[in-house]
Amino acid sequence: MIQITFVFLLISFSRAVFVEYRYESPKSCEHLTVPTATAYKSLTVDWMLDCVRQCSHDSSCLSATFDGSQTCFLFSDDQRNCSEPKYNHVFFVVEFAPVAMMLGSDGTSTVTAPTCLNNGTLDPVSATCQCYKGYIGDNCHRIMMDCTEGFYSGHYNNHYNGLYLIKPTAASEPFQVQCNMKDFGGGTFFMMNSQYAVNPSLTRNLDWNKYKDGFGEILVNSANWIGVEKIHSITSSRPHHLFVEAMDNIKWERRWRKYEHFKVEDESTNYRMTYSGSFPWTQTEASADPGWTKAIASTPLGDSMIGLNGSAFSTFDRDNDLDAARNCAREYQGGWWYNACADCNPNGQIKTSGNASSINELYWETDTINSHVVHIQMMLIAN
Ligand SMILES: [Ca+2]
Repeated sequence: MIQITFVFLLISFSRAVFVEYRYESPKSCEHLTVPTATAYKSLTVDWMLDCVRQCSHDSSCLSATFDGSQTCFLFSDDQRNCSEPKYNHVFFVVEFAPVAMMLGSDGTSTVTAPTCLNNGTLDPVSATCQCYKGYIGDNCHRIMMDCTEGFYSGHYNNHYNGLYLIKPTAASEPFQVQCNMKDFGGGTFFMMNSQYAVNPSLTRNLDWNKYKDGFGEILVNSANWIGVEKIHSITSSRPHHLFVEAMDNIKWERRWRKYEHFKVEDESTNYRMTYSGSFPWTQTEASADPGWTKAIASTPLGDSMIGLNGSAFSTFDRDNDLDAARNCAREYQGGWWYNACADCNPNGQIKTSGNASSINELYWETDTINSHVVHIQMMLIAN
């Protein structure tokens, strides 16, 4: 028996329709009949495509055939899967996916559309998959390694900030982060400490394991710290720049600073942190970067990480700072890359009144000598 299978794609209406035509040799087709007894419905239609439409609009229909004389038979099972092929009719198999129509033409070519995995949907115009929640690729088959890859993958154009899965190559498992997919070039956020957060009083005077694994809820506009192990896996998978955004309660501007080639090594080094340089990041710089479309302050954030390049991470129970006489993390009441100790305390407590600055306060020294920092967040963007 000769059997040739042509597969066309009909992208149709509410569901994808895959058309399979089975041609068999004339001898095996001598006694062909349509299995009308097993059809749950028969309809009069004008032509083959109307039969496809009927099936695609009927949630009970899994396959259908058109007998060539205006009768369409609908089946609740896949009638192509007969062990002994008996029919020379065109059977349509309907699969669930929201799409619109495209028809293969000459019967000799095969039109294929991607199978969209992980809840991806087929775009009706381009016949490409739209992926969600961090999946990318032609079939939404893999998880992006960081938010920047997702941002430039084409799957998340103009998506809003939200939660996505990432799988840095250095990470053993995927994990959830907040990504900027809208206006900040695909940033992977790794911390927020802000009076504007939904949980501004989140306790941050925590031990090594908490800072290693993360704390706070990974939600949009939620105070959190994703964990220095995750920061290590992101920055060691490929080069990233660190962007720091801070606001104080005098200027009330969201000002930014960029630290190039920010990298955190593994736990055996106590998560040693390095960067290659610190630069202003103002509207001038942002305007030259097509990923940044949101207006930001024209005044840059100052550099308050001077002296911290090369520091190890410390918490109150793991003193890795460079001041033998002090425990910086215990004094500052938050984990950070301290030297002896630091001109910033991103994981300090938010204070909005009184004289700045008590040592355990959230601060960014260069800009807030006479004010209080009320908001800070940090994100990573791949080179
Ligand atoms: Ca010390």
